[in-house]
Amino acid sequence: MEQTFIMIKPDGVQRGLVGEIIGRFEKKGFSLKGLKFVTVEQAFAEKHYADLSSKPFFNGLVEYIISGPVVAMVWEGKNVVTTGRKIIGATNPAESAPGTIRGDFAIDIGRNVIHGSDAVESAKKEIALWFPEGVANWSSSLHPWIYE
Ligand code: IDP
Ligand code: MG
Repeated sequence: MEQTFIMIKPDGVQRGLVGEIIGRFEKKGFSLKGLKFVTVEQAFAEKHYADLSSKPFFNGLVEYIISGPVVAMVWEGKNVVTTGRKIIGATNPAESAPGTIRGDFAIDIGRNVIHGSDAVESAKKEIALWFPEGVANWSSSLHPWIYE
């Protein structure tokens, strides 16, 4: 089954949105496979965002991500990468639809509350980076009530 990496960024933690965000993924029917509350170092944040290293906002982005603890998670389910991005909303909260996490809870692109992997391949890379120890191996007893 497909997995994605979801991270509640330091602003989401500071603003008390952890329960709300986890609830949205849970209520959708996705399964939580990994969860940890960590503050990452600069080199780690630079690695996570390596693809964006040439962008003018890169340094500010790294400073933002290391500015406080984040909630790192692995969620599993059918099409969870694409659907997870829909639940999160567009990168710029000014363009995120109401009902999405960024559309409901964010205003500025540089304080957009949450990260989600953008493809199955990047999800694999991000899960390996954030959860080198591996994730939980369990399956929900609700499975037949969520999937036909
Ligand atoms: P994504 O998080 O929706 O996948 P990316 O393009 O991968 O968006 O950018 C990663 C993060 O970098 C964004 O979530 C946002 O926090 C930040 N970011 C992207 N573009 C800008 C910008 O133009 N100014 C400031 N921060 C930006
Ligand atoms: Mg991205």
